Amino acid sequence: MENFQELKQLLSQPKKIVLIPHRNPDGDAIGSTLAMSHYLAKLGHECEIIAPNDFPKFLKWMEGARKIGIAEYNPAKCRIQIEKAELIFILDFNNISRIDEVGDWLQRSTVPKVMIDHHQDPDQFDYMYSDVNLPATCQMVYNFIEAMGHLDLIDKTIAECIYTGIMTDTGNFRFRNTSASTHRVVADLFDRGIEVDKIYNNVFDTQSPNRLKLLGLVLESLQAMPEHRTAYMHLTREEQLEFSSQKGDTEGFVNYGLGINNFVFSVIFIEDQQHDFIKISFRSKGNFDVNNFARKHFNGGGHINAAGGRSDLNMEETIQKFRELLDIYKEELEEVTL
Ligand SMILES: [Mn+2]
Repeated sequence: MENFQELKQLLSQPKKIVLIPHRNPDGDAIGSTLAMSHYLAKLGHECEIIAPNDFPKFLKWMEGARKIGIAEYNPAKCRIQIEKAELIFILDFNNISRIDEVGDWLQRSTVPKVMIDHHQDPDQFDYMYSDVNLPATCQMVYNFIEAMGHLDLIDKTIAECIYTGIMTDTGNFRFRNTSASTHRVVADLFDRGIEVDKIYNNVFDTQSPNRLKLLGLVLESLQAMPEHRTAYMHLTREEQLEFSSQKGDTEGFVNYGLGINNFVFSVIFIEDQQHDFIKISFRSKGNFDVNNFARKHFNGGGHINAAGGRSDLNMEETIQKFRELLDIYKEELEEVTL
C-alpha cells in the first residue's frame, strides 16, 4: 500500500468506521469484514458492517455476524450509517457495481476509502491494497494487521474469521494461489487457538436434507462434453421452489464438474428466484481463464479459475449460447495442462 503511513496516522484517532463486503457475501467477504472490524474495535474505533444483501446461515456463527446491517432489509438505517462514517473499508471487492444501491451511498460519501481486495482491475480508491496473487482477502487482512505491527491483537475470534475466509476462498487449501505464505498465516492462527474441526463443522456440516436433494437434482442435470473437457449443470426456479432452496444452498455445486477425470471447465446455470435472469458460476483448472470468459460473454468476472456472470436470455437460450461459445474455445480447452 503506497500511502500506508498516512492511513496508519488516520487510524491513530478513534473514528466511526463502516466496512462493506460485496453483494452475496461469501466466507471471505464476511470473514474479512468481521476480522477487520474486531481488530479496528480493539484500536478504539466504532465499527459497523453493512452488507448489500443477506448471506447464508453457515456464515452466521462467526462472532458479530448477526449484527451486520443488511441494506436490502434496512436501507434507511444503513444509508445513514454510511453518511455518518468517517472512514470506509471496502473488502473483498474492488468495483462499486458489486454492491447495488450501497454503491450510490458510497459515491456520495467524501470520506477516505480503503480497499483491500484480491480481484483483478480495481477501481481507484484513496488507500488500496490490491494483490491478485493472494487467494483470500482474509490473508490480506492478516497481512494488514501485521504491517500495522499488531499481530498480538489477533485473538481467537479474529483468527476464526480469518481462517474461515482463507478456507472457503482456497477451496479448503487446494486452489492454485494457496501458497507457503497462506499456510504460514494459518499456522499462526492455530497458535492463536482456532479449532479447525469446529469451523469446518459450522461451515460445511450444517446442510438441510433438502439441500442434498437439490444437489442430487443438479447432478442429474449434468451434461458432460469430453471433447471440450467441460461439464455444465442447471437449476430452474421451479426446482428451487420444490426443495424450498435457501440462499447459499447452491454454493459449491459447480465444483462437482471439475471432479470428472481430465475436465477443466465446469459451469452451473441457476435461474434467479425473483427476477428474469440466469445466474452463472464458472470454475476452471489450470490456465483456462474464466474471469475473461465471464467478462467477455456473460457480463461478469472474478478470478482466473472462479468467476460469475449473468444472462438475460432464458435458460434454454443461455445454454445454447454457451454451447456455441464452447466450440470457439475448444482448442484452448484442449491445451490446458493439469
Ligand atoms: Mn475473496
